[in-house]
Amino acid sequence: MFVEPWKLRARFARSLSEMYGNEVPAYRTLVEVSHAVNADVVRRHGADAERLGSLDRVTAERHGAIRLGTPRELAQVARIFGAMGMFPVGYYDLRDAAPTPVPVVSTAFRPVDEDELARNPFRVFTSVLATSDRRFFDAALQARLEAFLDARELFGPELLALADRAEADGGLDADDADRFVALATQAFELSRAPVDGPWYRELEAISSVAADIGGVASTHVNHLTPRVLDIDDLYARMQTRGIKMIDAIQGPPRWKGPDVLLRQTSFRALAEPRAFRDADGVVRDTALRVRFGEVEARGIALTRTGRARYDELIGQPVEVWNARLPHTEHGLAAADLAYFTFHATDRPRDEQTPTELAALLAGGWVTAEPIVYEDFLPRSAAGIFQSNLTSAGRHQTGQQHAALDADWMAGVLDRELADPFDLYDAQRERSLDALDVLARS
Ligand code: OOG
Ligand code: NI
Repeated sequence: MFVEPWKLRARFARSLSEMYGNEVPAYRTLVEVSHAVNADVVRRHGADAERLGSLDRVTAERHGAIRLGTPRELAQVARIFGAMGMFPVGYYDLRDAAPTPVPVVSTAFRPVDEDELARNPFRVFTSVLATSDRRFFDAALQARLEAFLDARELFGPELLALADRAEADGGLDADDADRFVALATQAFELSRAPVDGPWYRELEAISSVAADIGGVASTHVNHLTPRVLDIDDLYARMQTRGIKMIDAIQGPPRWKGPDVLLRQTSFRALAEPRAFRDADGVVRDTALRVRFGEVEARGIALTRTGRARYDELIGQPVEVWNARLPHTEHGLAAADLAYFTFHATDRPRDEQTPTELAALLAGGWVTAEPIVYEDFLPRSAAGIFQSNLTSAGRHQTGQQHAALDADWMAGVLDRELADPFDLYDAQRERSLDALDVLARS
């Protein structure tokens, strides 16, 4: 049997989830509570609850977060994700994040077309350490850091060869698929090898993210995030269970209108025992708090205009949201603030049938379906990173930025770096093209 990219993706997501559940038992609790919340929302709201994704999709849906050290590692992971039909979308720069800068730039690997997303929407927020950024690392430390990172191998030749073959052939046969999923999962397993204590601590003084990435010779899943239909309910239930959540839900408040973009929250990193080789050469167990649990609710994707409005509103009280945004899908669509796809209904048409979209919608000849936001938000991502840092670390202001912009990232990936807005625009356009009732200029 031939295993296509989407099946590799679904299998990898499941296998990673199993591994991570063994490593971080609180993740299993989170998944359980998420399922309970989702089932309740569907019970309370019926079919409406599934407007932004079927219960099946939402129940299986996860995003992962990984952190890499070098351009070489980033380019390699792009090949592994490419084999699973996941491509780099969006560019996020967290180095300027207030109040605590994080020394990484990031992208997300995800399926890009709607059929692929419907089959399995697994996505991975992927960060790479900004080793050349002088605000964090001076030239001498950069050189030592890069030497350390260049000497490690996260993804072996067998895994990469299987990845390249899967991408070229559009899948793998059964045995190779098993091997590929096993090797890919293993690459993100938490290593038990002793960590070089003094080296780790030196980096940790700058940023615990720098230490998590560059202080160890391997990588690991930082978190796996289930999706919930009611994040406020989930937040309350986790607290009732005695799990201390971060102070806030990142993203828009619970306002009058439908969920838009993304709301996320997390609970504090769990202390995990890791073996440290101290300066005296003795290996001791140390409790490290690096990984954490995160959960998210996804809403309707906003257009560029909608996003600009969102950026103005973020941090404002909920009354301001209610006043400045239309409360209904129709209102959001009419003001071109959010993305929808449009579909013909079976209402019979004749010569009198209008040809304008608004009239077609009003008369029931066409319906609008919301497009779910499939990406991330720089402010939430920074908030998630920051809420789990062990200290503010140390960085310099006024130093030269290393460029490390979206073009740099695309060059490293040697792939196109898709702009999320372009993908949503194209999806909307395809649906409009398919509407033969519509008069288009
Ligand atoms: C990634 C933090 C960002 C999200 O969902 O926005 C993130 C990390 O901690 O590596 O996961
Ligand atoms: Ni996340």
